[in-house]
Amino acid sequence: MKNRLCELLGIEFPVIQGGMAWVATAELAAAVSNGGGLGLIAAGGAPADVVRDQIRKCRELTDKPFGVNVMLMSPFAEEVMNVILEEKPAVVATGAGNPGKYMESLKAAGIKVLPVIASVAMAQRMEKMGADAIIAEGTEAGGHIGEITTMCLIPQIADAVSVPVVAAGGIADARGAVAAFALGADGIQVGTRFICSDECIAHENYKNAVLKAKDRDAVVTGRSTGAPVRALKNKLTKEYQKLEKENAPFEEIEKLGVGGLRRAFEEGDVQMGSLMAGQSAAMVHKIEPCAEIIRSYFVGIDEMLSGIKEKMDV
Ligand code: TUI
Repeated sequence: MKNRLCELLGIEFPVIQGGMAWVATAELAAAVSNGGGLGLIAAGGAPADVVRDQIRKCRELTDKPFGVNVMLMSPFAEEVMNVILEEKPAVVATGAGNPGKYMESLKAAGIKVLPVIASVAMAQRMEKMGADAIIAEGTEAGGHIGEITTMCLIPQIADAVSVPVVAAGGIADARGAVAAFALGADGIQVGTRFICSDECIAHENYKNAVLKAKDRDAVVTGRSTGAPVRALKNKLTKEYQKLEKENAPFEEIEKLGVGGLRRAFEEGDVQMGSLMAGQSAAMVHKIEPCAEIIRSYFVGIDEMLSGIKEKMDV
């Protein structure tokens, strides 16, 4: 498969791995890139030196293009961007904010910029500023989320911009990929399913929690504080929701979440850890190599399309 997103990024399959803080390490990014997709190292809340080491490690593990996802709410975002300008990974994806002030320098360094956004207005603004493609993330996704579903967001963004659009949020298998392309996307971003890959070094308890998840288990906390986050239901999300219901002070609510990702990822604390994952967790059934996961999104497409034609042939 070679479409305009593949051409832009120099990849074989139009699949980008989501930038999951703590989870998306150099090992995962390299495995995805080696499997023909675009792997991303998630800078998350990590200091710049850690990100530099990760970029160098990823270079040792793959000779394919890869990128870094920069979480713009991080206190280290600016210094991480400086490291990126020195190390020059092929791609920068950004999340949780407006990457406008970094756009010019990134592009001057020959780095492709793919902002993750959750609204039409932001997509248009990003295209005007020079984004090479737009990653449009629906509310089905894990982590920090917007309000609009992938189903409604993708066609609106595909109509509003001319650069390639990557659909994100809720895409767990080939059916989701076909739907995303039908809605106007040029590629897909996959996060949750890559947690359950052989190469992801997250704690096995975290992986097992994703495998066990059912349809209503990926819940949202933080709507009241203005930073909604989707994660698997556990003691932490219940306590969070209780404090929100009681209108507890902002600081008290926020304190609960501090260190939550590390507890989940490193310690495998499935009760008080933040098990960020999307609604697609309920559709992830096994742990397999990244290359297999990527391929699975493009298996059985012809049969699926004939099935659709049959159902629609009224
Ligand atoms: O960024 C994400 N997902 C994330 S970031 C993250 S780390 C975190 N941890 C705890 C609390 C909050 C964050 C975990 N998951 N996805 C991409 C994304 N970006 N979704 C929505 C947005 C977004 C939101 C606002 C993009 C731009 C934006 O612009 C605001 C503005 O107008 O400047």
